[in-house]
Amino acid sequence: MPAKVPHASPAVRLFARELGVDLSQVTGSARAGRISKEDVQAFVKSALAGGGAPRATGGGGGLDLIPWPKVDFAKFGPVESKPLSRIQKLSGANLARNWAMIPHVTQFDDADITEMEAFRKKLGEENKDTKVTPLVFLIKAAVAALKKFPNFNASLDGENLVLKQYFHIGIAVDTPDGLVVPVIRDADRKGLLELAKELGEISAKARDKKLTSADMQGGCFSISSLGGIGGTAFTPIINAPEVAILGVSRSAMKPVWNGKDFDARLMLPLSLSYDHRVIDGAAAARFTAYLAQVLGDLRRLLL
Ligand code: CAO
Repeated sequence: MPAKVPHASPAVRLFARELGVDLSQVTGSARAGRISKEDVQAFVKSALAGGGAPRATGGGGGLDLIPWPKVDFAKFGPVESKPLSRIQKLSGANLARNWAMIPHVTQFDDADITEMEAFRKKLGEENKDTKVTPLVFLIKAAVAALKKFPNFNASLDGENLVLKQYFHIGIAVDTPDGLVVPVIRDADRKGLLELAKELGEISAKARDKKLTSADMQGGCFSISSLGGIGGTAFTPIINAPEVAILGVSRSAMKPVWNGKDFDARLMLPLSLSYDHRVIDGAAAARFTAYLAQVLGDLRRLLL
């Protein structure tokens, strides 16, 4: 017998697709069993409360997982239960979908930022009112790499790859309520100081919960920088429908062989996760090597 086709408007179908919800799993509460947006929200809520991800759609049959373990933690010791924030629920649903539906691979590399760091310090001294962190250089280098490797500045749309001719960069910002990714628009047309100023503004806006949904739309490529905190490498989750994300860890002085001796150089660890349906390993290695080359010699940004 053919499967029952769920009764829902195109807007509700689109909403369900965005959240990775299989509508055949959702019970419609409107007239004649029609599925409303609220029914989809309730489904995601209950899937999250149960700890499980909403079922993925897309012809592959979805994820047929066993139920999430239900444990009475209080049996083993004192506990406190805290509701997830709105941001955690939304980003959790997105991260779970992206992790489950995108075949991720992460490419690692190190950039020698000894000279970049000297320049950054000089810029900081000359512009005491603007905080210039390594992240603004990474935004510029990412734009240069996206220009050189256009498949990274793209999104999958069914059987087409949509190549973007604009350069909007998403920046993962850690807030007390969870992770948000505001977008810096037209990063190719902005200078380092302008980017530093905008970065300060959007992170303050994120932490003050003042970001609008428009501030978080239209990104081409994201950067998640944990370098201010620590770490040597990590595997960031791609922010769909983008096809790659750059993770940045903490720079450290390392001995680097120059052919005769070991030089003390400041090395910045890069972790690039990419969608293997769109990007193959060789392209990812070239992209990351190019990023490291640009960060190692900023004059390349002029080429
Ligand atoms: N290596 C060494 N030091 C670094 C660094 C790096 N890669 N990146 C930043 N720093 C330094 C900065 O220079 C700054 O030093 P000073 O205090 O001496 O000036 C300090 O670390 C703190 O930087 P910052 O975090 O305030 O600024 P930023 O521009 O690097 O980052 C922002 C801004 C908003 C991206 C960051 O605050 C943030 O929220 N990061 C977390 C992102 C996140 O959670 N990602 C995870 C996503 S997956 O769950």
